[in-house]
Amino acid sequence: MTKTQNLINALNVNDECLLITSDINRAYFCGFADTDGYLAIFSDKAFMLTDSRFYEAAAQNVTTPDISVLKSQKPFEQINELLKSKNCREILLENDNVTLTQFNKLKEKFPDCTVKGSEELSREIKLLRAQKSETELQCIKKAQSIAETAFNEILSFIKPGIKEIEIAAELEYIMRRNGSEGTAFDTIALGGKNTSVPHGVPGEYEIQTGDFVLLDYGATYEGYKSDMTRTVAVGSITQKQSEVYEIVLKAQKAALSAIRPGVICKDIDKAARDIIKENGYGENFGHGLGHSAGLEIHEAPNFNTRDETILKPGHIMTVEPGIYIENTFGVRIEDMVYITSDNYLNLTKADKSLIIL
Ligand SMILES: [Mn+2]
Repeated sequence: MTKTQNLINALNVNDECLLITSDINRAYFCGFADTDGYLAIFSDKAFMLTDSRFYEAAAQNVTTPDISVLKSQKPFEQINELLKSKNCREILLENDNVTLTQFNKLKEKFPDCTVKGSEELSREIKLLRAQKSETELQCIKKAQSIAETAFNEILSFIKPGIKEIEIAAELEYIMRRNGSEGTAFDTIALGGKNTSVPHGVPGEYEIQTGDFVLLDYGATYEGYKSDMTRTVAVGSITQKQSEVYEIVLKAQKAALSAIRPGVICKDIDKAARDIIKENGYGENFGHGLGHSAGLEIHEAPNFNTRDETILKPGHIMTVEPGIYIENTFGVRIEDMVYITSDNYLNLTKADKSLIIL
């Protein structure tokens, strides 16, 4: 079944039109990303309207049999014609993605229809997007392998005197050269005390002997994103740095060994959090254990203290515990896993034992 058919079935669509206006959801259903357009889904057929900047590429790349690509010139007139031909009187919009300005405009442009936001539409799309298809998995695997190539290459680049921004730039350059369409999110490359800020911004700081260097970054392939974090040491490290690293690693391994379909997301978070607490660092692990990713870097579900989603085959999750000691140092280790029918597949192959450069 195609992605649009899955949605039509999930929502039991008969006479309604599902009008997808968000770029990311349109990319999900069409398998092609544009930055301006509409996807009008009817029970028997869907129409992607995209303008001259994208039309030719879209016509070639949208190969889903139930989606027709139309060059949008006067999109509202074109959609109104479709609505009329399908005898459609109701348009459902993504509740989570439509601004009030868009909503008012769409109501005005489709005067013959009831136009309304649908919470259910947004929810069902999220659920569909959470369970990755084989093709989506392959794209994420490819993105991850590009990121790992960069990890292996960056190790010889990191040395005392190198700036954080130089490490970030080099990582991004290596990924781009190896086929990444762009970074998955703003690259985090931090050294020394700066590693205590989980999402710090790389700056002019020059790496010194004895520093931890924390790298959290990802590649993008066919729109799909990867995410990994490694913390490496430069020169020599203290006993305390080594102890904290081992606690984070132990917590990460505990979470991984609890992962399988049928388990509740918050229990995975707990498996890691308990280890960090037991070792006296509970206050130093402020964020959730992980998140899903795909076309966006943060997708549902989440590994945190609240999410009661049951893990299912097809979910992609990050597992990224950390310990951050203010104004001292921080450690985070992150892998990305794919939930299989009875277990999980770790998409991250890079070494996790402490690397001292
Ligand atoms: Mn992450």
